Amino acid sequence: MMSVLEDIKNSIITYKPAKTKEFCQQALDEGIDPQVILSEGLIAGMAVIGEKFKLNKIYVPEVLISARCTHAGLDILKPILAAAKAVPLGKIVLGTVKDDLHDIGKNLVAMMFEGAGFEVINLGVNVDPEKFVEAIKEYQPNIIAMSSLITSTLPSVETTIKAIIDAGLRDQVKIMVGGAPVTEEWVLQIGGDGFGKDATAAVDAAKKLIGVA
Ligand code: B1M
Repeated sequence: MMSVLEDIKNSIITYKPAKTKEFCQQALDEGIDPQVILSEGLIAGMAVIGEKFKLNKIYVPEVLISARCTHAGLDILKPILAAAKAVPLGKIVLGTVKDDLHDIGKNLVAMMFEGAGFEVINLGVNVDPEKFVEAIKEYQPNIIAMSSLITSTLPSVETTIKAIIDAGLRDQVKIMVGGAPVTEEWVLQIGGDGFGKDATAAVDAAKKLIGVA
């Protein structure tokens, strides 16, 4: 008999958001740790989608429906994950940089951050440098996390770092960057502190930056 975690994974791979939601609730009812549901159900399903996508076996519409499945499941898990982490590990302000509308990878990273115990303020996509600056003032995060998913928006990362420096806030936050065209070498070169090649590596990097890894 298939486990409910396999059911969750399969609902994502077969593009059935209502089923993802139903199976996540079932997994919680069975007493499975929400962190396990997240990593072995939702993220495992998205990993298969990511792989198929890379191989051109599926295309954008399928990726978008899978992301909808993941969000449907996350709606069920979020309150439980939040309640379990009464004292968050740290606060992260996350956004996709200006002129970039890609958010699937950024939202996966947000999900992993939350699953690991961080409080996440997700600013969305196409985030102006000034909005990152305002968010530092408003939320006092430990980390500013930027996603840049196309090469043409790499300059927006630099502009955002410059805006943070110009606002006199650079010493208050660690800055991490990720996304398909981003490399660790480049992040350090432009004045960032950390990099993650994928959602799991992003969590490791964030923990390292705040000294809990
Ligand atoms: Co666009 N797109 N897209 N797109 N799109 C890519 C990225 C592209 C590679 C396709 C291609 O040409 N082969 C290409 C970029 C090429 C380049 O960089 N030079 C591209 C382009 C060119 C464009 C447009 C310009 C197309 C056009 O209009 N002519 C346009 C730009 C719009 C804009 O942003 N201004 C565009 C539009 C779109 C859609 C709107 C249709 C849609 C986005 C929908 C959405 O996100 N809501 C879309 C999509 C879906 C893609 C592809 C197909 C998939 C991206 C994705 O979600 N991947 C992509 C092709 C491809 O990847 N082969 C493509 C899955 C996701 C899980 O991976 O985003 O890499 P990824 O996230 C990873 C890591 O990067 C990392 O962890 C994530 C999880 O493992 N990561 C971090 C991400 N953020 C991180 C932050 C961290 C650490 C790690 O720390 C802070």
